[in-house]
Amino acid sequence: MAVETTLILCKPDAIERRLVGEIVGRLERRGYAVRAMQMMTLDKARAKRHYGEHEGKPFFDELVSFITSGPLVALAVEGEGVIEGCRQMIGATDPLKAAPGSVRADFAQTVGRNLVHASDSAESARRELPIFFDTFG
Ligand code: DAT
Ligand code: MG
Repeated sequence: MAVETTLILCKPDAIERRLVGEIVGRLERRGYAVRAMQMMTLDKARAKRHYGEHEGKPFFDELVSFITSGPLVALAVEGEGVIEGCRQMIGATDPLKAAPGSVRADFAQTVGRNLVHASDSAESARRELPIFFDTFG
């Protein structure tokens, strides 16, 4: 398995609920390395670019509105198989379907407030990382 880098976002609900340390701590305890980390508030243009694949879906406007509603913490996280590993650790999009022990199952109730984003493939990670970090452009 190759060493990869993925984009993780602790979304505004994670900041609001003081869960950033919990989320980042889980990734670090797995052995993944934080290579970049920044708190920022997205403007609508950057939010739409990040979630471009969902444009036109019924939840898109609400999604953009939520992700721009307050500061988030963006991280570039590195490790062997980290893309799939982080998807497992955050759990399914709907917290009700997320595996027990995953972040979303442990801390979230609804799809619209599911605390964390993780790139879903190597292609997505390549596309998403430069939206947040110049060094990955
Ligand atoms: P994920 O965040 O697990 O990659 P996704 O890429 O399918 O999920 O969707 C991005 C975000 O959009 C998701 O974290 C929450 C929101 N979302 C997805 N499906 C939704 C739905 N059916 N209703 C409301 N929000 C939804
Ligand atoms: Mg996704």
